[in-house]
Amino acid sequence: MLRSARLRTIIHWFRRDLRVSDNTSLHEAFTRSQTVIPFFCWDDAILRAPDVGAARVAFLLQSLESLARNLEALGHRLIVRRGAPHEQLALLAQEAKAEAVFANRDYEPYSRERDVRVQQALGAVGVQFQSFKDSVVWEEREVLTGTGGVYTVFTPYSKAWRLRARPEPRPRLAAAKSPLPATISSLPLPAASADLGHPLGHELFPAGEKAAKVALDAFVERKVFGYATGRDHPADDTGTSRLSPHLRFGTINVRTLLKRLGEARSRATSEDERRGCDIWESELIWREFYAQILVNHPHVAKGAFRPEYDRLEWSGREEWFQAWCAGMTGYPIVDAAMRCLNATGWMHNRLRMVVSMFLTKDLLISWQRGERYFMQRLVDGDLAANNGGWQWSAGTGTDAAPYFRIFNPTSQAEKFDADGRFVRRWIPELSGVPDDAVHEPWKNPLWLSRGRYPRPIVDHAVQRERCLAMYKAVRG
Ligand code: FAD
Ligand code: FO1
Repeated sequence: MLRSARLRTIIHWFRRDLRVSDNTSLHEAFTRSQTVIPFFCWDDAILRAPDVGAARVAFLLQSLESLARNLEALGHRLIVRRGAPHEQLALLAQEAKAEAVFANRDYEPYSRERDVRVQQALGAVGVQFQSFKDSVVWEEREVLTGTGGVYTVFTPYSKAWRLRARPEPRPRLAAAKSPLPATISSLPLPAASADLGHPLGHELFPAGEKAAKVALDAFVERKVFGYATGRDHPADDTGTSRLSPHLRFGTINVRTLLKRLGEARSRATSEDERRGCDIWESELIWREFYAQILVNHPHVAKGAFRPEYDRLEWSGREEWFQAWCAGMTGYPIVDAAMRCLNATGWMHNRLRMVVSMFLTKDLLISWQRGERYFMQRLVDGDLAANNGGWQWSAGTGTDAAPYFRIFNPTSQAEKFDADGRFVRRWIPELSGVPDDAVHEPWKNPLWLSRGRYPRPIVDHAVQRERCLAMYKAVRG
C-alpha cells in the first residue's frame, strides 16, 4: 500500500549511507513524498560501545559535514538529534507530522535489534517504517545454492553472484520540492570527534562523498588495470582503491563502483588488465559474502563459525599481546604494520593477513582479541568484513585458511616488501640497516644495539609447532 501511495512527509534516516547520490531509501523517500526530512541521530549506544574508536567517529563526523553541505546545496536541511533512535524518531515524526520513516538496511545484530525497536515505537504513534536493500547488491538469502542453502564457501558463492546482472546506480537526490519548516530544529554538528568522546590522535582519512569520488576516479582510471599484482605491495599507497571506509559509511555505493568497473573493463587492452578488473570485482564480492555470512550466521559475532574452535586453548602471554599492539614484537613487518594502524587508522590487506596470522598462530592469542583491537583502530572497521578476515586467518571461519597454513612473517616480508621500503617508513630504528637484513635484524646484533628495536619476542619455528598442537587438540 505504502509503495504506491504518495505521502506528504517522509523522514529518511541516515546511518551508514552518508551520501546524496545513488541512495535507495533517500531516492524512494524523495519520489514518494512532498517533503523529505534528512535525519541523523547520534546514538550513545554506538558511541560508547567498546569496539568504537576515534578514527571512525572522526570519519563519520567529517562525512556528515559534507553530507549536510551537499543537502543544503539542493535546498534540503539535515536534521541532527541525539538520543535513543526509537525515541528521537517517534518525537520527530510527530513534530513534523511525518507519515513514514525510510532507511537503508544494515545487517549487524545491533542494527537489526535497533530497527525492530524503531518500528515498534513508530507503529505506536501511527508512523510506518520501511527499510530498503542498498549497501549490498545481493542480501541475506538472495544468492543461494542449488538446494536453497546459504553459501559458506566463497568460490561457488562468487560464481553464482557473477552470473547475475549488475544493478544500475539510483538517481541522485534532486532539489527540495518545499523547504522544511524552520520550527524543526537541529543540533549543530560537533566541532571535533573529541566532543563525542573520541579525540583523534592522528590525521583524518579523507572523508565525505567527494573524497570517495576522487578515490574511485583515481583507481578506475588507471590502477585497477595493474591490480592483479599492485594489490600486494604495502609500500605502494595507490595499489588498492582505499575505498573501504567509504563503503563502510556509504559515502559511495557498490552499484556506482560496479558501473565504473564495467566501463573500465571495456577499455582494458590486455588479458592482464581485464584480470585486474575481475580480481577487484572479487574483492567487492568478498564484502558481500561476509555480509551474508553475518546475517545468516549471526553467531560469528560472538564465536567461531565452526564451534569446535571455540575450545581452542590460547596460551599466549599478555605481554605478547601488548607488544603486538604497540608494534614491538621484533618482527619488522608485523611491527611496521601495527605502527601504521596506530598512527593512521589504516592497514593494507596483505598486512592485515600477516599480523592476524602472527597474533593467532605465532603468539597464540585469540583471534577475538585481535578482532576487537582492529575494530577500535580501523577507519574502515566493519563487523562483517573484520570478523570474516580474522576467522579466515585463525582458520576458524567459513572459507578459512586451513589451520595448518601458517605464514612465515619473514618470507611474507621478503616477498611483499622486498626492499624494506614499508618497514623503514614505520620503524625509524631500522633506517640504517641494509636491505638484505632489514627483515631479520636479529641476525646481526649490531643492528639491534644501535637502535632500540627489540629482539623477536618469540621464535617462529617453535611457535609454529605449538600452534599445530593447539589446533590438533580440538580437532580430535
Ligand atoms: P581494495 O583492494 O581496493 O578492495 C575494494 C573493496 O573490496 C574494499 O574497499 C572492501 O570494501 C572490499 N574488500 C576487499 N577485500 C576484502 C575482504 N577480504 N573482505 C571483505 N571485503 C573486502 N575490510 C573492511 O572493509 N573492514 C574491516 O574491518 C576489515 N578487517 C579486516 C581484517 C582482517 C584480519 C583482514 C585479513 C581483512 C580485513 N578487511 C576489512 C578486508 C580488507 O583488508 C580491506 O577491505 C582492504 O584492505 C581495504 O582496502 P581497499 O579499500 O584499498 O581495498
Ligand atoms: N550510526 C548512527 O546512526 N548513529 C551514530 O551515532 C553512529 C556512530 C558510529 C560510530 C562509529 C561507527 O563505526 C559507526 C557509527 N554509526 C552510527 C554507524 C553504524 O555503523 C550504523 O548505525 C549501524 O547500523 C549500527 O549497527
